[in-house]
Amino acid sequence: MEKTLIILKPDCMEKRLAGVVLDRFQKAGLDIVAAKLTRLHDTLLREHYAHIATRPFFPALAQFMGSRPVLVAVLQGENAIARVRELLGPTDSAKAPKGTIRGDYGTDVTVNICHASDSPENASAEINRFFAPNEVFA
Ligand code: IDP
Ligand code: MG
Repeated sequence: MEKTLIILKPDCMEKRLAGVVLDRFQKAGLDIVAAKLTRLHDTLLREHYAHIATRPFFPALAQFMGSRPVLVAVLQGENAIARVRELLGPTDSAKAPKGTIRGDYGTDVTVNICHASDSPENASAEINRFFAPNEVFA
C-alpha cells in the first residue's frame, strides 16, 4: 500500500469540481486517509515548489496557488503515486488526453486542477509538510 499527496487547486475549487475529482480517485479504488482545506502562502509554496521556484513562471504559479483555499488530501492504495498521476494526465491540460482529469477539466499548463506527488520520497515529504502523523488515518 502506497500513499500520495494531492492538492485540489484553486481552479478545481472555484469550478466546484472537488467532488467530481475525488470521485475519480475513489472509483479507481483509492482511499482518502487524510484531508483538509487550507490556504497556501508564499513560504509553503516556495518549499512545495522548490524544484521550480527559480523558473520565470513561478510568481504567476504562486499567485494562482494562493488565490483561494485548496483541498489537500492523502490517498492510499496499490501503486497510488503512479496511479494518481496516470488519472491526472500530463502537466499541460491542453496536451492531456480526454478521459484524464486534466484533459477533461484543466485549462492550461499552470491551471491544471490537481497536484499529485511524483515519487515515494516526495510523497513522504509532502505528506509530512501538510499533515501531522495523527491526522493520517492509514
Ligand atoms: P506536475 O504538477 O505535473 O508534477 P511540475 O513540473 O511539478 O508538474 O510543476 C508543478 C506545477 O507548476 C504544475 O502543475 C503547473 O501548475 C506549474 N507549471 C509547471 N510547468 C509550467 C510551465 O512551463 N509554465 C507554467 N506553469 C507550469
Ligand atoms: Mg510535480
